[in-house]
Amino acid sequence: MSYQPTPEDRFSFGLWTIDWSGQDQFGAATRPRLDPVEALRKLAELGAWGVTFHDDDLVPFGSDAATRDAIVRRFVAGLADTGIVLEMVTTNTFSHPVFKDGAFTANDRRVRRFGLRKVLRNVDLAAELGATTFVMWGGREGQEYDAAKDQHAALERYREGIDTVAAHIKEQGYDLRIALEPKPNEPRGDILLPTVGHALAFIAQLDNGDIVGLNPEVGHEQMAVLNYTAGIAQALWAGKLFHIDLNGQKSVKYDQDLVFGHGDLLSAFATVDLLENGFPGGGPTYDGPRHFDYKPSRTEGPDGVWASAAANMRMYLILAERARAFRADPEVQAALEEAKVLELAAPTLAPGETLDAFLADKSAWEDVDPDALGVRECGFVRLNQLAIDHLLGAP
Ligand SMILES: [Mn+2]
Repeated sequence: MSYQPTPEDRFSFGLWTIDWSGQDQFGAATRPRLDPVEALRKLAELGAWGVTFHDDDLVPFGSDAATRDAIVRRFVAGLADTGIVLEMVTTNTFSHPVFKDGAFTANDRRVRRFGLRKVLRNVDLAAELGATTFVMWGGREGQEYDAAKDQHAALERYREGIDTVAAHIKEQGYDLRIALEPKPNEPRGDILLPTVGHALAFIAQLDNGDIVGLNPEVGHEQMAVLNYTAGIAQALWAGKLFHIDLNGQKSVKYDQDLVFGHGDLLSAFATVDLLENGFPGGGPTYDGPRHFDYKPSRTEGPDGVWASAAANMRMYLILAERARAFRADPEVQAALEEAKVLELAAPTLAPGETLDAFLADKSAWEDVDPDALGVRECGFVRLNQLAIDHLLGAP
């Protein structure tokens, strides 16, 4: 197998990923910025399908209208030339000092109104350019000090902000859905909507929550010591997996944004298995873009940037192939059967069984020997070893 990506694989990249020049908390940039149109050509050459951007990735913050129009026009021509699809747009409400205390949840109302205008302006651009997902990562929506943030008011303002943006999308008739991106911390000490679960609960409180879902990121969930695959599984179950950010993270530390699979490889295998093959017992599936939100390591020069971009896609294709082989293996199917993995899809009550009938069923309680049931073999470890055998290509 060549693992050569094609547009049918629907791999997409944030402009800010390949264009990260390597500046961090401790050091300056280690490589030059890319020309956005040149980046599109290179992505197309590598076999990528799509691209995404923050407003400020493409048009520098504060540019005048003529400059903005010229940059956008040139980029749109680049999309047409390369066939790369602009699938998602997101807003930078975290870099400029004005957003140092957040945008939608800044204590200062002037900042909130400015932030809301910046987002609404970017929604219009996203719709105009044909993007179908509008990601919102509130990286600065948070706090370092409990006394400095009224949590109730912050959640009220967050809801007001997201609902206002969603209402605008509906009123304009845009074919656009909002995807919230949870993260527990960094750059703020604590960020609002820290996990998939918090964000799902938040969406349930919105007036316009029907067009608001999630964009979970591998490393963000893992920074919260959570299982990413289980997180996107719950988002799928809730009908809210609108988009994904794939990358790599090695345990709990700063947000590493490594190449997908270069962190927790077993977890990456489980993620691809779910995305490609669905739940073993059936259920909702994800058919959106396979989007990478990673950073080419600061040690890499221009060649290393593109090698790392290619590595994300290669890694995904390898894992997809291994996951298909895993599911198709008769030994695995037998092990799944033995572990009763498929039995979980059977409802606990029989079709039409009333609660009275259930309570009268002696086989469910009176005749059960819990001690005997407690010593049954589950066979989970064997199944897991089969998964790892397939991942490693061990026959
Ligand atoms: Mn992300």
